[in-house]
Amino acid sequence: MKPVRIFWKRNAILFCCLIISVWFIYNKSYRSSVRNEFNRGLSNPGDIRYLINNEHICNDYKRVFCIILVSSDITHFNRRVELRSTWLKSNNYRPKNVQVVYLTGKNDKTVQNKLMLESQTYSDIIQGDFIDSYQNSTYKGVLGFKWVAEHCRNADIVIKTHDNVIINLFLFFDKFAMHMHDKELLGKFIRSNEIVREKNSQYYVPTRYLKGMIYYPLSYLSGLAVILPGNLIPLYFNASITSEYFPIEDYFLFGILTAKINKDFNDTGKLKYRDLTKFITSDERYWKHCYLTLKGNCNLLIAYQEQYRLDTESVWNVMIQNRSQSASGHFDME
Ligand SMILES: *[C@@H]1O[C@H](CO)[C@@H](O)[C@H](O)[C@H]1NC(C)=O
Ligand SMILES: *[C@@H]1O[C@H](CO)[C@@H](O)[C@H](O)[C@H]1NC(C)=O
Ligand SMILES: *[C@@H]1O[C@H](CO)[C@@H](O)[C@H](O)[C@H]1NC(C)=O
Ligand SMILES: CC(=O)N[C@H]1CO[C@H](CO)[C@@H](O)[C@@H]1O
Repeated sequence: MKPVRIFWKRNAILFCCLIISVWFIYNKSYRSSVRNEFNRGLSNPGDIRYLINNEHICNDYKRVFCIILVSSDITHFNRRVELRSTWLKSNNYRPKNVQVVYLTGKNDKTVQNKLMLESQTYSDIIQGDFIDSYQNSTYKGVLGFKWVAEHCRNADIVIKTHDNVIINLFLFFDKFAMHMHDKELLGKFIRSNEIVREKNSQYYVPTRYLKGMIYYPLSYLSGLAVILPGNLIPLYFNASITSEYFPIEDYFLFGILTAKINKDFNDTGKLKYRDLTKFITSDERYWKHCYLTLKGNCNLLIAYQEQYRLDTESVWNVMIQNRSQSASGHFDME
């Protein structure tokens, strides 16, 4: 009996050692992963991971004329349906190859399941691993640039916009696209805006950012719509990797990053902004009036809203009315 008891004793000790070491290893790796998560903590905008990635959107083609990145609130399911059937329907622009992706963050399980279904249906969702909130929109913007840098290098033109905007792409392709330069970004130019320090504003900037300043030190382009040559995207994404997070998306992307990129170039090589302000309106009635009276001669390019939901369908219908009458060839009514 004695040797058997010793056998059991030894094994029991070994077993205990095993349990303890497994616990130890598990605990250690768990803690370090939590710590990494915390350290990463999305302090660097370039660190964003994909939760949903439709990699093929541009890779299916040799060349993409225009990729449109639409920052969209994850819960705006109906809005995206409306956009897909109006100005963001790729077929409108054939034979030009125009592609669209919607950028979202994450939310709860129910919303996630709905989004996954949407992605399966339309294959146009790119989701980043961060909570979808207005304050996190900087991450959404960087997610879009990262995605283009990794999966859509073959796009000539990139348009970064959001889901409460409409752009007359017919007009843009006819009158603006051919005048674009390698080093020029188009959008609504903003110079020395006042920094908003009121906590309940959507533009709130905590005092630790731009400490003591009243005005933004850099000029930038409004995030409502920015149009840029595709070959600039890798520069922007690269610059974002080493930049500290700033809570206002458009100031981060087109103020901070542009300044960082421009440091590497002499005066002739610097990036420049072309101001589109006179072609942009936030007044739906003005837009409709212009298209109804001037028809094909209305030169409004962009309508947007910040306060309420844009009536995309009616704004679009008024805009295309004249196009379908004039049978201009690249618009088909369905
Ligand atoms: C932004 O996303 C990060 C990562 O998911 C999250 O920890 C943080 O709470 C979010 N911030 C806001 C204001 O939603
Ligand atoms: C990427 O960014 C780093 C740091 O800002 C810079 O030194 C480097 O030249 C950039 N590389 C490219 C290819 O732009
Ligand atoms: C600026 O840099 C470009 C190359 O990026 C060079 O060809 C040009 O001569 C430089 N111009 C001046 C004024 O230094
Ligand atoms: C530019 C353009 O297509 N203009 C047309 C708009 O529609 C009117 C008729 O309603 C035509 O006469 C214009 O030529």
